[in-house]
Amino acid sequence: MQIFTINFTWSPDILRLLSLKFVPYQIICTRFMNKPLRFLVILSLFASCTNSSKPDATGEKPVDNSPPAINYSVVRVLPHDTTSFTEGLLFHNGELYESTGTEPNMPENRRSMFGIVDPKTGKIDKKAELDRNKYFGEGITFLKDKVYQLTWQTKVGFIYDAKTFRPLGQFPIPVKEGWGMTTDGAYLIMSDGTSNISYVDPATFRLARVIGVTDNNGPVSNINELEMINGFIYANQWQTNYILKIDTASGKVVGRLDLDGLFATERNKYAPSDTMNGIAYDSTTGKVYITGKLWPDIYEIKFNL
Ligand SMILES: [Ca+2]
Repeated sequence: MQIFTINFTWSPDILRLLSLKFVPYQIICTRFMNKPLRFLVILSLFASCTNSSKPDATGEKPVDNSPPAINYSVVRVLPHDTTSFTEGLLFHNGELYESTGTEPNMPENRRSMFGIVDPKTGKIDKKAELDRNKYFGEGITFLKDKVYQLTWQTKVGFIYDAKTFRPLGQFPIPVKEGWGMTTDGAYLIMSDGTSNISYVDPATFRLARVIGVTDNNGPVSNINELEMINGFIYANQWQTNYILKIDTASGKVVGRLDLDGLFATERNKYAPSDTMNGIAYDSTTGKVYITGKLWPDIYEIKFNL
């Protein structure tokens, strides 16, 4: 009996094994045991319930394959208009542009438009606006001498002159829905709410290429606002506070910023603050700005690009 006690006291693995294989036996027999043994059997049951980190078949701990965390720091905080339901954020010629979207059943002070954000007030100096009763404005991008603007579910996009913002026409959206947009200088690169990022030829509006975004758990859905930075696509994932760094060759998520902290700050400051959605990169200064729908702030953040 004494040898029995010593073995069980110092070997948690034996305790777990015993508890898994002989639980019914233990329950029946504990009433016949003396106190020290009864204590050890109960301890073994406890161990089986609490220690779930088992080694894998090779005897080693499972490897964590989730995307590597990218740490960031806040450099500066700028104001953002809390009526701006952000759908796109980008830099063009040193100015920060924002696009917004809304539909008839949303508050009347929200608009489907885009323009230049005043860094002192956060208000958008409007350059073009859609009829909010017909079109929910989404992402925009500048490509060559034009601006392209997506709409959410109406399958039509709008084209403007990049200098005068004069409307030039419409184009068909060849993906499921219009969500985020960026460019590599050749293609309109758009997300549609799935795990796909589509490269669209601006001459024909046909799909040239589709990237399926994946991480260690498979396809990554709800890819939203986009930004091309140094050959990688950075994307908001709708309803999360993640910014994903995506390899454009493989579609793999190769890094992830977790901005939970900033979202919590915005919610505390202004309760209606909605999901994070907006990444802008100023290639002339190397600065990155992020914001969210109805947030009171735009953040300049710094991380290893
Ligand atoms: Ca962007």
